[in-house]
Amino acid sequence: MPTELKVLGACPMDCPDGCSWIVTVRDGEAVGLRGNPDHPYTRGALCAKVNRWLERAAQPDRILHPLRRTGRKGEGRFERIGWDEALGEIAERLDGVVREHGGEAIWPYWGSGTLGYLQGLEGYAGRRFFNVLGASAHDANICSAAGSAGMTAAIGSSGGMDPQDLAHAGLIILWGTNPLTSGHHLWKFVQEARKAGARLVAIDPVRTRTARQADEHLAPLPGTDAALALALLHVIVGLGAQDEEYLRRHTLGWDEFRGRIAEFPPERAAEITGVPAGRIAALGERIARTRPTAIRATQGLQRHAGGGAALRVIAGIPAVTGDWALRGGGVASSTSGHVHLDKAALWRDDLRPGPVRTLSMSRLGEGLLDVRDPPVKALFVMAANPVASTPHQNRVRRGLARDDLFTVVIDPFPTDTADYADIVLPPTIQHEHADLHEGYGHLYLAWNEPAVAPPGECLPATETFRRLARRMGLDEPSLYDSDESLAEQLLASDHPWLAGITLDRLRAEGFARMSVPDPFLPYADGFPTPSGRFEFRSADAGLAGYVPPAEVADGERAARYPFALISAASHEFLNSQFGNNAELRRRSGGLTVRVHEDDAKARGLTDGQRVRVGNDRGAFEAVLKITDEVRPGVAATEKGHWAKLAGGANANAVVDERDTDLGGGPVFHDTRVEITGLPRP
Ligand SMILES: Nc1nc2c(c(=O)[nH]1)N[C@H]1C(S)=C(S)[C@@H](COP(=O)(O)OP(=O)(O)OC[C@H]3O[C@@H](n4cnc5c(=O)[nH]c(N)nc54)[C@H](O)[C@@H]3O)O[C@H]1N2
Ligand SMILES: Nc1nc2c(c(=O)[nH]1)N[C@H]1C(S)=C(S)[C@@H](COP(=O)(O)OP(=O)(O)OC[C@H]3O[C@@H](n4cnc5c(=O)[nH]c(N)nc54)[C@H](O)[C@@H]3O)O[C@H]1N2
Ligand code: SF4
Ligand SMILES: [Mo]
Repeated sequence: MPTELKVLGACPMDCPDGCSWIVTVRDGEAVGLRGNPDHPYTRGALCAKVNRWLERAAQPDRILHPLRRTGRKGEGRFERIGWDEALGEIAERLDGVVREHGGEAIWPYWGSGTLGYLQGLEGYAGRRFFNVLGASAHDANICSAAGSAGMTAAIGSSGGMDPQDLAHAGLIILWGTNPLTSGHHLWKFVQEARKAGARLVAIDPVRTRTARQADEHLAPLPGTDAALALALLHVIVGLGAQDEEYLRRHTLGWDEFRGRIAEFPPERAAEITGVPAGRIAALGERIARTRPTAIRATQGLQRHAGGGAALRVIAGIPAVTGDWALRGGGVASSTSGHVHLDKAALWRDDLRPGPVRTLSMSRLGEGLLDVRDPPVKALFVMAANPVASTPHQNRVRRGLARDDLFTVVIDPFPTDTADYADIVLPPTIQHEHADLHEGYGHLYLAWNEPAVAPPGECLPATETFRRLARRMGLDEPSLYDSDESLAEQLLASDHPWLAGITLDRLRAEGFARMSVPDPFLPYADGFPTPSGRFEFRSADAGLAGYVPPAEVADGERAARYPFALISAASHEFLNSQFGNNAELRRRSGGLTVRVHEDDAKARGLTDGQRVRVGNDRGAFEAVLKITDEVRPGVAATEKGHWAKLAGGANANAVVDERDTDLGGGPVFHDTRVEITGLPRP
């Protein structure tokens, strides 16, 4: 008789929804995967990408055993080797690098291929190992660093309101976020509020899938959101709708900030943002009249020179109206700030032999080409595909092509980045290993139980680093802790919101809501900032205000490259993941760039034509789509296409390695380009 099992797990994608899933296993093989109907946020559904998880896991291009490079770097030619040989070679090379250049010449480069606390980005499998070697620290700033820094300056952590509480709002503003593509489980809470009469407003330079569903859509020029927010506050204060009592009791720097608001009447903001003054006034009045207003602001609007400032000023809207104190009011950005697992116990940064330098994930090209004392000599790329995902693709390629660099890539697929590896190691993926998860769009934790045995010679990253440590003869006992023990150390935090959440319970139930108060009103009586108040002015970041986008504001560059290019989440891929799935590639329609009809006409370009999208950093090829979803001067493409499957380059060929105002984040959507026609092939 065939045996059939249901195994509880969690989606590991870098996606706010952190879904709970159920794997059906028949005779040791995973034959089905679906969303967990009992999870209040997942409610039974996965998404267009992850519905193809098992199909992708079994794709013929899956890497199932260690590989050693045989061709030139970047060519992607490899031979199969055994684990023993692979670990032996890595151990020898790392030993040599540490001896000659010191531990800091090693860069452990973790990406967001899995957010698992054990196998991936959140907890950094191998971090203890690299700490013992004294490797450089890695600042994983590529996603939310600017916004988190902006939110932290204002409210003391990324935290914010519980996105589920959008259901209790009278007005919902989806600001620089496209949830119907980038985290659709939020939508049921939006719809609940709408059924009870809430109005939905989208603020996005592009008329996205989400913006089309809104009652109202405002399309500011990219990177100008803080000016828009200040003008909305101008209207609110003009109507006397500020909550003086809340401002006096719970905020710092209000008088000064009020002066700043006065500098942004709607007419001025209209010039900066391209949104008509009348529409700014109307939205300001609506916020003034509606309590509470919930703002969902995620990553899109923070990928600009002033990304941190934007989140900071937007967080000021509910501080002025007092909505931070109400259920259904405030800003929902990333809930990570509410997760108090004991990361320090997992990471063990105390194992470092001394202080180490930090290298920026978003500046890999610079890290490999310009950093000295010591230069990076060994690069470990784990769950990351920086050639596809990181700014300034051509610089990244030049760095990875260095002959004196030893590169190890741990990835289940032969990515654009794996092509540059000296050694490729095959990891297990989610339904084949154990892991502990949060969701950065909700307040639940989850345990992912392995459902099937690893295919081929794949190993969990945790086990890979245990074996590598043994091979290098490292005697630090904590390098050999089991996955379960690591999870227990994380959960041993004494924070009250983790009370009652044990590994046994998570294992049995699959997920658990953190033990937060109900209703969840963390800002009713103050904020976890240094002053205990909402900080319009902070000691570190000064007074909140508008920081203009860098490339849009650069007159000379703007004249040379007339389009502001946005490369946001694609509906079919998850960052670069699924970019090698045939059906999802087909559905994506390939790499496209959308422009307004006026811009196409001015260049003699036609719909469906192949074009070159470029600037002085590089270029990529795309199919032109003419649409009124963008205004003249704005061009929209998508992240996630594999460069080697899209003619050799994707959107990151034109993006600069430049930091945001706060947090050192990347500026993906703060990029100018020119678009020219290509001859028909
Ligand atoms: N132009 C542009 N570029 C962007 C963005 C943008 O908006 N525009 N967004 C950025 C954002 S938000 C992010 S977060 C980054 C993400 O960029 P990356 O960190 O590169 O993330 P992914 O493409 O999701 O995954 C990286 C790799 O992890 C591998 N992987 C999957 N599961 C596992 C596993 O269990 N173990 C191991 N070892 N590997 C695994 C996948 O095969 C994939 O090759 O991209 C950024 N890049
Ligand atoms: N399907 C799918 N889902 C994903 C991902 C994916 O690649 N595919 N990626 C995941 C990851 S890693 C992340 S970080 C999140 C990201 O998801 P989101 O937070 O939604 O971020 P983006 O897709 O970068 O941008 C969202 C919207 O912001 C708009 N935008 C760009 N610049 C500006 C601006 O200056 N102002 C305003 N108001 N809007 C602007 C874009 O046009 C876009 O529609 O999604 C996650 N979910
Ligand atoms: S990618 Fe996001 S929406 Fe899709 S299954 Fe994973 S967590 Fe859920
Ligand atoms: Mo991200």
